[in-house]
Amino acid sequence: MATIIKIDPVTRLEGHLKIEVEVDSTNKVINAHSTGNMFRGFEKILTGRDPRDAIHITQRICGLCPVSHAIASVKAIEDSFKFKPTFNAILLRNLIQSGNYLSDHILHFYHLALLDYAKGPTQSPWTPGYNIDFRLSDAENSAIINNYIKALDIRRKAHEMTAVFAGKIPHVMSIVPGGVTQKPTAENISKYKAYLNEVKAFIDNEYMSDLNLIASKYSDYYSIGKGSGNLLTYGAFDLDATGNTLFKSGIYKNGTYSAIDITKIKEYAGCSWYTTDSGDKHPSIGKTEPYYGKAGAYSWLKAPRYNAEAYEVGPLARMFMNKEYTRGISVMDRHMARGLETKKLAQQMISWINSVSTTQSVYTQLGLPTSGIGVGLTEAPRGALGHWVGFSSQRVTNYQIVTPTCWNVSPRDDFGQMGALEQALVGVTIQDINQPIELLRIVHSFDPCTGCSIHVMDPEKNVKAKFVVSTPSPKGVF
Ligand code: NFE
Ligand code: MG
Repeated sequence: MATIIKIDPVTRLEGHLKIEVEVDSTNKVINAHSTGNMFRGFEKILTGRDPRDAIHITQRICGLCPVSHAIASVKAIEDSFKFKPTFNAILLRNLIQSGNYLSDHILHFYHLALLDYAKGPTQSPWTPGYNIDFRLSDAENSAIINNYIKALDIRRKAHEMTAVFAGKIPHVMSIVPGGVTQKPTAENISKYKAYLNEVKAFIDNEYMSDLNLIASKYSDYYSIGKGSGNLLTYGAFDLDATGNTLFKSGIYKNGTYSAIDITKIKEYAGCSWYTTDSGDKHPSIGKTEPYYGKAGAYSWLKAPRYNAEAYEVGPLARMFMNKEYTRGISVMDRHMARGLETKKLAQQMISWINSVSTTQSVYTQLGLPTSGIGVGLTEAPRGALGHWVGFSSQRVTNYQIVTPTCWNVSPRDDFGQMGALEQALVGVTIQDINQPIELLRIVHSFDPCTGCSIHVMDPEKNVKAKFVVSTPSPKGVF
């Protein structure tokens, strides 16, 4: 009889995620399901509001990647009337978004992923935990845990750096259609630089050497957790006014790179708790109507697909598309690419902050047309992020958000194809099924964020939530 291993909730990630795998008699995973246990009602909240509210409301989806939601949202609105901010404004937006990346990637390595590889102190909140396959010497372990503590302080500084031009963080105030409302001055430029120098030194020294240590001790993880093998990016961070970007957009499939065609994106909902007509649609005409208890469904995440196939998004996809890291696709490749991307970005930020002008404008006063449609594409720390907006009478008629974690952690689509994480779990052999550390390492390598929501529910505990259609629990799905 097959053995089922269930981890619910998976901790050290944002949001509520359950994974359930089936192993054969050799403890090899032969089937996997990932479930987002939390309903995100943001798209419904936005309907009927001024489109500009979306810049602030969508940031509340998450405290980890709020800036990228602000950027995607403002770009969608500006796209609806083909407005481009001044390059000086774009530089400030880059500095706000990249500041958020640095704190987020450092958080992921030290505070979310590291305890899969290093032993934390033997007190709460580091215990209880799995006690298996820790390979660092005592001296190495103690040094890396010291950097875990130091990283808390560095993250705070990265946040303070971001707030220099953002007003505050998380949930920034200064990004508006037309540009940025925080004026660059000699004083705030030098403040930003001082923070950046300190955060960059930590990345170049501690983060890089700790990452290399983990990669060398766990080099077998370069051949574990491949997933779909397909990579997708929208590109982000304008480098000039002509549309060149620091992170390139594209598709990587079967060893071949090609341009992305966003008309080939569709979200499917066959295995998601949404109505049938919420699926099989391009996001520009998308629909997100909850239907909890739908037969065969097992997640609140929809399944975005490109050309009807599952793709992985994130730092590894970006470094591949830039051809700056192409060693492979695996657990450890994801960590390496995320670290190298952090280093690259911190270096680039020096050039951006040095290019900001204190005399050129960062804001153009704009009105909002009565009606329009727009798309805002960017790269959030976890990967490709898209917002699609439609409005009339200056009120949102449809707003659809497709997040990176939807790409990576999606359930099966209408064709029965697993999402990237589910595919990555299949094939791994577990040493000790009572301590399935291999599963955690695979899940954490994607840095999932299953999102923040006001409607929290656990289908197995029968907690009442709004929008719930009362039908039997979906236990039978597995
Ligand atoms: Ni909540 Fe996010 C990022 C976005 S995840 S962290 O990065 O958008 O899907
Ligand atoms: Mg959505």
